[in-house]
Amino acid sequence: MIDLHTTATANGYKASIMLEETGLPYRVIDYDLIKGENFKPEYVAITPVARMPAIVDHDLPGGTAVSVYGTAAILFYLAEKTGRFWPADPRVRAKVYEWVGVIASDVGPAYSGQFAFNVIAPEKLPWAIQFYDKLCARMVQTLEVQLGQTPYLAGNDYTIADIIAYPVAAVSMQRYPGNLDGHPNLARWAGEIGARPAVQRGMKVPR
Ligand SMILES: N[C@@H](CCC(=O)N[C@@H](CS)C(=O)NCC(=O)O)C(=O)O
Repeated sequence: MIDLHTTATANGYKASIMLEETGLPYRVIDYDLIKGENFKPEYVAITPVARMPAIVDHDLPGGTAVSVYGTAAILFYLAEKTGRFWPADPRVRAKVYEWVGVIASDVGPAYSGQFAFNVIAPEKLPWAIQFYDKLCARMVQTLEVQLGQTPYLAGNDYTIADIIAYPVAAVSMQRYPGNLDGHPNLARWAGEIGARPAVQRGMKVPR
């Protein structure tokens, strides 16, 4: 059994979609970030930065367990464990690494910054808002160009690169300027991924 420590955000959905897609049995532990539940000592003990999501895999040889924090690490771990959404060809796998990295370290932080300066900031700073809006528009365009060249982010097959990217398109990109309007390749891809039953189930976890 795998424990999924999560919350209802785009990052949380990336992990729950992967668990639904692989069919691995899991149970959900839902956290309220507003109440600071991610700082509970038992959660801090299994994550380096007290952020969501994380998994604990209890299903290891010898009855041992391991915890994994962060969306990219969780997806790599589950892909290796199951061999699913994880191409065998090293050339394609290199592209999976690349696109998972782009989403985790380029697209994700761009949208976090945009959220921080548009929503959380007590003082609206036009320069910072413009900076992040422009960066997000550039990220959307990057995905649009790639999805005009290949059906899925890393090539011809649905992989963990698409799983990590989908909640960004379905949640973060809907919230801000630079959404899917005027991006037909991205919209085609998002429509297809969003129609997968496992994705639909994962997008409802934890709520
Ligand atoms: N790089 C991390 C980002 C995780 C992250 O930003 N999690 C947010 C929720 S979406 C969080 O836990 N925020 C609470 C905090 O920072 O205290 C990942 O890809 O999983």
